[in-house]
Amino acid sequence: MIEDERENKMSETQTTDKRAQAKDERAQEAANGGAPRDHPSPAAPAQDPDWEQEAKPKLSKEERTMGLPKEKLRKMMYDMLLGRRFEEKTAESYALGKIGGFCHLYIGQEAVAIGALHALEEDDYVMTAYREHVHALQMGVDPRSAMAELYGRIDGCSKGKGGSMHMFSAETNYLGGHGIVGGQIPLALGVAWKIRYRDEKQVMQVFLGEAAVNQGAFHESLNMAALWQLPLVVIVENNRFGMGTAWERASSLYDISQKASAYAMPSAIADGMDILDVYRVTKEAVDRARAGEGPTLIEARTYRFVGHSMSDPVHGVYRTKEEVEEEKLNDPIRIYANLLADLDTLSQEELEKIDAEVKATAEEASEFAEKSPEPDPAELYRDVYADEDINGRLYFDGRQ
Ligand SMILES: Cc1ncc(C[n+]2csc(CCOP(=O)(O)OP(=O)(O)O)c2C)c(N)n1
Ligand SMILES: [Mg+2]
Repeated sequence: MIEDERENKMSETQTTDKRAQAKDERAQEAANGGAPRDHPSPAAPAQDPDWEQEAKPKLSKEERTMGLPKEKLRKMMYDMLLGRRFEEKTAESYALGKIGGFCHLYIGQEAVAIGALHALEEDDYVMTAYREHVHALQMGVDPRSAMAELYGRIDGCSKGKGGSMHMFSAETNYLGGHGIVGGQIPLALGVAWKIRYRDEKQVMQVFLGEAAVNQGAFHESLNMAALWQLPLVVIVENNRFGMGTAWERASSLYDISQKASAYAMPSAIADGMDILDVYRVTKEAVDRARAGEGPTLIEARTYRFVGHSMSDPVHGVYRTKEEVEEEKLNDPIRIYANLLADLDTLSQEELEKIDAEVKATAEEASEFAEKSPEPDPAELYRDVYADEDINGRLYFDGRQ
């Protein structure tokens, strides 16, 4: 008995020692700029300086707009600004304690979702991860309904039960909002398969963060999508960090687009800070998918100007304040505003008018959310399963 106690005491001491050692190691790691002891960060550059020259064609300002109608070019600006102002309002409401739970902002990355989604047709399908507010708005979720969702209210697009990470809107073919890193990839594969199985003409576009691409589900899905030539467009939003882990510390291969070659799948790199480059690259992939020529992997190189989530600092120990400030010089909204001004497509005055309009929309959305009621507790049991058959059994495939 006494022996046992002594043994327990010893293992307790050992555990405490181990904890202290781990704490020391973590402190040292932080002092090393985040690199583990004896394993310094690989020398790989944060961004390959030559990639833009290799991947992005040199185009004149006129050529960059690809002959798109003025109205579409202006709408792209409107959509990016709406996303930005909506999220700034979200941050404000979060700070006031009106929004709870996890909340990840997309500020800095807007050109990726808006450029890519502009390449789709009305009835195409979209899925993404948890950094999703801008995708949901762009797919047609009403800003009031998106904000009510953030507030956890009944008028939210998921009746207040999904929150920031689980917006959903079957009417607009926006299939979420997924909190499990990489969870949406096999689901999107399933949707792409259903399009093919039913001989439909839509395209499935799925977004994911770069930290998801070394997961098994990503590779299994890419293999099957290529094998069956499914209408799937996979867009990796490479913002260079998975929470606080730099991409070059997490992946043996820096260039994500190369992963497609393992599946004989076409791939491309897009400048994720240039909305028209994202549009150009995505449109090619979407056209190919719709023509029955199979999937494409797109790597959009971007940067987030905010912390990983609302509860994280903007930079922390994994990147410097200076780096963030320098990246902000590449603000996709400013880059695009300058281009449109140079092409006489949108004047400063018109831009300010759009800005005032989207700010008012964001403001109105939060007023709406504030007034929307909390869901009734009975809501907890609704929408859990897909449907019941005539025998009262639950089934999941949506068919009678
Ligand atoms: C399967 C799984 N593992 C871990 C997490 C915790 N987690 C949440 S976000 C995140 C980082 C993901 O980074 P990335 O895919 O690059 O997307 P980003 O946040 O940069 O948009 C992790 C590891 C999770 N949600 N799911
Ligand atoms: Mg990332």
